[in-house]
Amino acid sequence: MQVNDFPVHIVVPTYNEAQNIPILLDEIFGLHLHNVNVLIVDDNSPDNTGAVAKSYAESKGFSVSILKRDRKSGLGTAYVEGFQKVIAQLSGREGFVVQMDADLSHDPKYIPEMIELLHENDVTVGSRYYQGGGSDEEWGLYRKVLSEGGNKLIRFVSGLKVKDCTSGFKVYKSEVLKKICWDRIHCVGFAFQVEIAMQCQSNGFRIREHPIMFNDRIAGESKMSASIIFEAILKITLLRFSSFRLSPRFWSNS
Ligand SMILES: Nc1nc2c(ncn2[C@@H]2O[C@H](COP(=O)(O)OP(=O)(O)O)[C@@H](O)[C@H]2O)c(=O)[nH]1
Ligand SMILES: [Mg+2]
Repeated sequence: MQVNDFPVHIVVPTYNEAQNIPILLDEIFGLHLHNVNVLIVDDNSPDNTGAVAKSYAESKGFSVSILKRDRKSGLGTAYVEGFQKVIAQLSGREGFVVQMDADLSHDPKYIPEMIELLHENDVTVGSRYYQGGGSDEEWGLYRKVLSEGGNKLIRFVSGLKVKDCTSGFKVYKSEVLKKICWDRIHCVGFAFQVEIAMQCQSNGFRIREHPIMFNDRIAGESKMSASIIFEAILKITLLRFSSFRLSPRFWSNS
């Protein structure tokens, strides 16, 4: 698959990202990739992210569509709905599907290189922990330990081989997403990243990491905390080692 041969669909979940979204769209469309389409999954953001994105895209002639949901329902379900919409749009044709955050933590400049790697792989993971990757220097010790320690623990309990198993920056061949069993995705929040990676690995897809520098968000607020990481560890452990059927309520963390 050549970068220029197939459409590129970029799915971006948003909640209160009105300040970031115009910058992100400029950066994405500034890459001048062939046939790029952005799908923003917005949960009725109080700061009007959806409307801001729509009018900005129209003023610039960017190919952007908005999937508007009624209320904040979590990053995981935003991706599930976004991916399903893209797969339906492709209606059997091949394409590349990118997932990335709106807060400028994931630099779109990596997208072409990540797509190139799909010549011989099925999924590319933008990785902070692969040689050459990293995070903002300004991260405090607590945040570094939380992020790196959490990632290592989750990697251990999930059995994932990728070093950055919580990365939210990935590119998939569309055929990969067609094989994902959406009914088996339980995590509404951040642990969704681990769950989808686990399905990619267990389906035998070739997963390759590409080093990225992860930028801390400048505008808006992050929701990451020690309790969210420990909740993710607990859920992933149960997912891997238990055959219990847990009520959907148990999994909800948005
Ligand atoms: N649609 C939707 N997007 C969300 C939700 N929670 C977070 N996001 C988006 O998911 C991305 C990652 O969230 P962020 O708060 O930056 O998480 P962090 O980087 O892990 O702290 C950003 O683009 C957020 O706007 C949600 O409930 N619904
Ligand atoms: Mg973020």
